[in-house]
Amino acid sequence: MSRILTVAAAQLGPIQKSETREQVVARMIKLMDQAKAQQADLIVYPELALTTFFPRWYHEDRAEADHWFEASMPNPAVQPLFDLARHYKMGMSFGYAELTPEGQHFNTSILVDKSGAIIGKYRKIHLPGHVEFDPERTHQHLEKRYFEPGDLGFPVWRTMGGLIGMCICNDRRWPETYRVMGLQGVEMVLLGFNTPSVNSQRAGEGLEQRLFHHKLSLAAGAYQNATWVVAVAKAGDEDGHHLMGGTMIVDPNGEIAAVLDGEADGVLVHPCDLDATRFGKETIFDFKRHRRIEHYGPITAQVGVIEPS
Ligand code: CDT
Repeated sequence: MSRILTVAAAQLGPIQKSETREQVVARMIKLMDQAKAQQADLIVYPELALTTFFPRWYHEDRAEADHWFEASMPNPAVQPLFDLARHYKMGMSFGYAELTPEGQHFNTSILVDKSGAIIGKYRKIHLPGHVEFDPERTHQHLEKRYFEPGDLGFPVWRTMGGLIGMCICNDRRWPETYRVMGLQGVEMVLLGFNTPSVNSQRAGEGLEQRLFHHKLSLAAGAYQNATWVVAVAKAGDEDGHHLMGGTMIVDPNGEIAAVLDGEADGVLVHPCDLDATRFGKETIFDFKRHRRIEHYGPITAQVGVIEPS
């Protein structure tokens, strides 16, 4: 049997500080057209898809960053994207900075079904970086300053013929991310990212190693939970700050099924057989038969390392 969900990983090239939401949405629409021409059922855009990766910019007054946030979704700037997705009967996911009516700030992604309805929301849980300006770093990464940790857990939605979950960028480095979704039977994880191509605290860690860690994390999460992983970059040089590419689709064996070269806007379309997740889920990663939760207590009981005395 096969259950094909054709997915388009829609990489965005760099977005400069000066670019408007309307300009970015026009680029996203072009990618959606390309995805439609290749019969995609679902299009996935990156983390913080509507703006530059603004957490690299320090504002002493946090409120000065509020103009990067969306106070409603959809809003007039993104409505054309929603309209086209509904017209094409294409599912959609993208990331944005969310400002809630209560004044909370989250790094969010949404899942939109083929009717154009927002059916899922995920708020980034593993926020990387720091709160205060750090003069020791080659560049700032102020996600902990501008966002609160997500408060929605790692849900999975039954939609488009499968079980779909989301996570965002740094979340991909944490096995707990995938396992919590794996325990809900996830068959496809959608993941947008903005990853600087150098480590701000370790000059020697450049593009090659960053890409290696990226692939390692995706492969492990996919294999150990027998799920597809669709990883979508915002890439290239944003106002002098370089973000790596690495848009790829990883299969439930942990193998790279498709990869997009380069750092420009582009779509990577792949027919993903959701039934390819069955073998792993029913054999080596049949959680019900093989997990030993009596030994996993520290994973939820403690945060830091406690060394034996
Ligand atoms: N956007 C994001 O989460 N980026 C991080 C950079 C980590 S370095 C502070 C990532 O994991 O790729």
